[in-house]
Amino acid sequence: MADQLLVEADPYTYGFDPAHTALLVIDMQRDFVEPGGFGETLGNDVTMLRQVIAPLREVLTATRNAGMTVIHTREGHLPDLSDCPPAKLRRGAPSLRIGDPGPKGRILVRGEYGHDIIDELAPTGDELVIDKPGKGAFYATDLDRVLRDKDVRSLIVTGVTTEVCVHTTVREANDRGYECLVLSDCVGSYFPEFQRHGLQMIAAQGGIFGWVAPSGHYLKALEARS
Ligand code: TIU
Repeated sequence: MADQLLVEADPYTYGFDPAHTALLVIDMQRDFVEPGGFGETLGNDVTMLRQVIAPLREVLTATRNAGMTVIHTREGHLPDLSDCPPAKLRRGAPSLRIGDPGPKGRILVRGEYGHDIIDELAPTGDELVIDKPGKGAFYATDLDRVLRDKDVRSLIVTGVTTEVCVHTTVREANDRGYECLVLSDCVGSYFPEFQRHGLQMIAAQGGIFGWVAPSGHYLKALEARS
């Protein structure tokens, strides 16, 4: 295929056609990467996730310059919490529960300051933002229909957290026939061991869920084309 770009990846070279590929930026919300949000209420050190911001900015810029589709997601719930399963609301012993007022607004509620995407990675132009009530970006959203309408078959996957929303989304995408490349320095976890093992699980067994590569390899493929 003439337009196939090649990325050196684990477990083997990943090929994608930019015209049929979307960059997915998963849940880069204040609620996960800034103090006072959902991630912190669960007991996590949110500074762990901030290292993905700089490489992800570069990837966003290069992807936009290549004219490719960019789609952002946000995890969160309606103000009346009617789309939040009671089991999710009750789970664990967070310092604040979903819907409680926090320093950046109600925790994980749509429309609140804390629920929105961080300024550094704010969507631009006509980039789609998919609001999702679950961890996976396909569950209870229009994402699959949107991708099929755009004839997208491959996904470059970034965002947080590696073993939760990124993994769930990659698994959902893989079962639907999409080929996923996860950029290892553009996904982040609160747990270094989950980051490592989460990435290994994607590429193991001949790429059971997809491919993994550092963002530099993806950027190199885009540069080679231009
Ligand atoms: N807690 C955690 O690691 N993640 C989430 O709850 N959501 C996402 O990963 N976005």
